[in-house]
Amino acid sequence: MNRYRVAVIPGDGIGVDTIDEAIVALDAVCEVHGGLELAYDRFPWGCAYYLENGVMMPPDGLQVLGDYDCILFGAVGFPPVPDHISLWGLLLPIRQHFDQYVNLRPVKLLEGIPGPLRDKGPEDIDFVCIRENTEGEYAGTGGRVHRGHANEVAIQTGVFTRAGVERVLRYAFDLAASRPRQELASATKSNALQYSMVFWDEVFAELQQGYPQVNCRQYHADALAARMITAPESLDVVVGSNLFGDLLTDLGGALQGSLGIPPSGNINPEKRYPSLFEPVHGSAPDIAGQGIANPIAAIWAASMMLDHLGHADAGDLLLRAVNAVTAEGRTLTPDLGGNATTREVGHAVQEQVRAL
Ligand code: GGG
Repeated sequence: MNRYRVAVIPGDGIGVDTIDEAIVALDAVCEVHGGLELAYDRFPWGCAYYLENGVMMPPDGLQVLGDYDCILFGAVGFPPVPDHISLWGLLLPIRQHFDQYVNLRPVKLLEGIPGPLRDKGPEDIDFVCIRENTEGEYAGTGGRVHRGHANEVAIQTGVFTRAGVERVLRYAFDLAASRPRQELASATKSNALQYSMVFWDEVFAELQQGYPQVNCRQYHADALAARMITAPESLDVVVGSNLFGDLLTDLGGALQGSLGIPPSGNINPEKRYPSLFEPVHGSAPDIAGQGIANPIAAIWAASMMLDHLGHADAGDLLLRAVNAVTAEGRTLTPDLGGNATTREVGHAVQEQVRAL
C-alpha cells in the first residue's frame, strides 16, 4: 500500500466549494485502485482566517506544510481583504518557500465542451504551458516612497536569475523532448524588455544547443496570445515567465470553454519539498457559496497530484472520468451551459471512476 499525507487548504470563495469534490473523486480512485491511500489534514487558512487573526496563515504555517507529501489548494482572495495581501500572505510564500519553480498548466479542450473558437475542437486545443513560478515579475522586489505626496513613486522590479531561468527552461525542453511532437514555444518580449527578456532569450538559445531534436520557436507574448486564438493547433509546449505565463494561461482557460476547467501544478521537480496542486481559477466571490461552481479544475488538479506522486495510472483514470462526464454532457455546471450543482458534477465523476 502506498500511503501519502495531503495538506488541504480550501482557501477562499469557490475554492471551499470545489475542493470537497476533488477529495471525493480522489477517494473513489483510491477505492478502485486498491494500492493507494491518502490521508488529508485540512487547514482553514485564507481571508476569513486573516480577518480573525491578522495573518493569512499562522507563523509556523510553512513549517507545518513541510511535513506533507503534497498540498491540495482551492483559491485565494476575498473582499474586503485586498488581493495583494491575500496572495502575498498565502499562495506566493508557499510557492517560493517550497521552491515550486514550475507551474504546469495543461490547456486541453475536453470532449463534449464547445470551446469558444469556431472550427477548433479537442484535437486542435491540446498543449501544455510552463510558467516560471518563483521569480520574474512575481519576485516581490520594489517599494513605494513619498506615499500620499504629489511626487509619490512606485517601483516593481522583475528578477531574472541565470539559475532560475535556466532550470525552468530546462524543464520545458525536457518536457518537449518527451512528447511526440517535440515542439517548444517560448514567450518573450525582448523588443521592449531589453534586459530581462533578452537575457531569457539568450538562455533559451544556449539550452537549445543541447536539444537538437526539439523544434524551437519564440514569440513576443502579445503575438503568442493572438496565436493561441488563431492557430492553437500549432502549439505543443509553451514556456513563459511568471507574469506572461499567468496571463497566457487564463487565455488558455478561456480556450477550454471555462475558467472552471484548467488545473495547475506548482511543482518542485526535485521533490525536495511538497508540490501544490490547484485550479487555475481564483475564488470567484460573485458565485461563492451558491453550490454552482465548476469542480472540474479542482478535480483535474487532483489528477495532476496523483501523476506527481508517481501514480500516473490513477491520475489518468481520474482525468478519463472527467472527460467521460463532459463528453456525456448531461451533468454540467452553469459556466458550461448546464444546470448541475458542484456536488452533482463531483458525484458524476465519482460514478465514472467506478464505471471505468
Ligand atoms: N487557485 C488559484 C488562485 O487562487 N488564484 C488566485 C490568483 O490570483 N493567483 C495568481 C497566481 O496564480 O499567480
